[in-house]
Amino acid sequence: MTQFLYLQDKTHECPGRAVWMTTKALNMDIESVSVNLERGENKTPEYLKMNPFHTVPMYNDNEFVLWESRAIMKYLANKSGETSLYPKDAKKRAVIDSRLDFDLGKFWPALKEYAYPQVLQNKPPNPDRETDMIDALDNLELLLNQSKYIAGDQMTLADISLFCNVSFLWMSKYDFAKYPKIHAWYEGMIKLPYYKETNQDFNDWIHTTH
Ligand SMILES: N[C@@H](CCC(=O)N[C@@H](CS)C(=O)NCC(=O)O)C(=O)O
Repeated sequence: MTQFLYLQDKTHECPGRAVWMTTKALNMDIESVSVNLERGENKTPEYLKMNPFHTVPMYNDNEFVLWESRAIMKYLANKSGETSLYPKDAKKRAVIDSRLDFDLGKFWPALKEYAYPQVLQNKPPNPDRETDMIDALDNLELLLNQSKYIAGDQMTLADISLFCNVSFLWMSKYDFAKYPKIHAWYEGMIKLPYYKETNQDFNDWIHTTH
């Protein structure tokens, strides 16, 4: 049985951390391979043969290869048989999918335009793109006004995926004073027993380089 999780080297950026946290939440022990993007390790012939889109994270389960973090997270939850993070009930699952689509279609693109490349290149977030970021954060605050977690009363894959994106802003010192619900939810998420193992490197890296 050979399973490998390909994660971005050292910094463990958002989607990779989300998949890694999911493996921990599911008690799955999967060997990880670190991929250094600066050295082009995601563009070697071997890597491109598995994933022609050259993205990380990527998961290889006995030659069954998947990329796109949310798809990997769902597959892992389905494979593990654990049902709280991604319940089988059609309505519960649909709500989680809706929140994950919000993350992929709105939150992550806003983050990517507002802060991602800038902060990674040691620059301040782009003020011209702040409106979209605020809109996405307002949406998230609204969801957390309705329930303790993003898709209801228990933690699901939607919390893990959005947490990793919110944490990018948090760790780059965004001011969350306007968002008391996000604040309380975030404080709860960092108490997860596997939080440090999966996030500390990124946290340290972003604080030492920025
Ligand atoms: N939507 C994808 C995003 C993956 C992605 O863009 N990853 C970046 C690192 S955070 C990457 O692989 N960049 C290198 C490249 O695209 O060549 C996911 O959630 O997995």
